[in-house]
Amino acid sequence: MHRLEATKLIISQLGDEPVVANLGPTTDELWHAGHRDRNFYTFGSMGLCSSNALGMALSIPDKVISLDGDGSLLMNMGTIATIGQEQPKNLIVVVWDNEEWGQTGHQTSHTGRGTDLEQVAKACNIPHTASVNTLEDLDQVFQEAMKNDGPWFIVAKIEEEEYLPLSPNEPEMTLYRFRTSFVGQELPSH
Ligand SMILES: Cc1ncc(C[n+]2csc(CCOP(=O)(O)OP(=O)(O)O)c2C)c(N)n1
Ligand SMILES: [Mg+2]
Repeated sequence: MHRLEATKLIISQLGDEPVVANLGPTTDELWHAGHRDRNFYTFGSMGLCSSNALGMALSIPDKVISLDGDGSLLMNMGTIATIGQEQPKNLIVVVWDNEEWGQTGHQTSHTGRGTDLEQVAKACNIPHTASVNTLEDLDQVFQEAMKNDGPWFIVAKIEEEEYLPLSPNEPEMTLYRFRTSFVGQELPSH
């Protein structure tokens, strides 16, 4: 399975739900797959994709989707433990697991040497987990995740293909556009 086709599949199942994308090709391919005001593209902030998504999920009632990367999540595995502690019912984490730090030169990551992030999520009390290798299996589990309470943690094994051109995203504009998309929406107070 390739990340671009898998990203398109996920976007096709969404309405206005926020999607937070890992830095690099995941962000670029989300933009190419279908730009939306509720796409939160990240830049430079390696390891913080699912942390950002967790914060959003705790702040709004809608489902929030994190499109993370194996290398980034490995660098900030504490996020998985915090998700397990907080148990946000509306959070879906998808890890694009290409078993490498792709963007910096395709160095093999721990998942290419046996580390199993789904097992880490299970050990952190995340109740709904899966590992998928095909688009069909991702389709099925993602539909289930959209219909049922989470938190969900889905490891999607992917194969790299040629990178697409960089997406024209400035962090300040992403923040402005994303925040503005919530103007007028009643959000629960904390
Ligand atoms: C704190 C920090 N360390 C290192 C980097 C350099 N860096 C940018 S992307 C990346 C690899 C990310 O790997 P992964 O999350 O698996 O995504 P992939 O590139 O494989 O899609 C690295 C090491 C960074 N941006 N920030
Ligand atoms: Mg990777």
